[in-house]
Amino acid sequence: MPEETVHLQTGDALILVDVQLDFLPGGRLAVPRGDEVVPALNRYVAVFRGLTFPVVATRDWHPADHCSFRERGGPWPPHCVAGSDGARFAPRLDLPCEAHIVSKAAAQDKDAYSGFEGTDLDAWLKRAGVRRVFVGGLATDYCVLNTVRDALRLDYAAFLLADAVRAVDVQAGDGTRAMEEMRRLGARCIEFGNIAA
Ligand code: VGL
Ligand code: ZN
Repeated sequence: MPEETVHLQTGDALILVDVQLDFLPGGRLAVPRGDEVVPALNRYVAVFRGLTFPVVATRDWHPADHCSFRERGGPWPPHCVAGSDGARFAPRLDLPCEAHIVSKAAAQDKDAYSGFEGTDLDAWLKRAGVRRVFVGGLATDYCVLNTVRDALRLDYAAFLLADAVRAVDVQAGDGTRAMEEMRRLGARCIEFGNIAA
């Protein structure tokens, strides 16, 4: 982990990726220790909110017959069906009421792991003057990876919140490899202790 301090500045935004009940223990696509991101993210939320910097929460928001579900030939058990209990944000997540909510993968015939894919996220961030995004949530090897990848491609600086992500790890090591990939693409991996408000 870098020893350096990251000073938060105007143009910084926090992106909470898919902190939804179906991805937490007991959920339909439970990420191992996925619940641990909630208190970890709450610390970042408090800092960003204290500075009145934007907070965005993405959510997986699938139709009941989504193509990513096994019964449709996809890789996943049914999860995060729009409007269902499992699609709700974790109750203990301190989601500010002014947070911008981004629903993704809402079309039946297409999956979208990135919060930027088919959403207003880029336009919303650009309009808010955002230049750097701080990304945490679930899951490291899917939606976090793809959101960070798109952020970099769209010319944002990206900080991966290494203490506030967890991986599905379908194959052992997927999460670690995803972190390496994000770093290789130019994301900086930080922990809460690296942040200075
Ligand atoms: C995700 C698998 C399927 C994620 C979403 O949020 O990382 N993973 N759908
Ligand atoms: Zn999904």
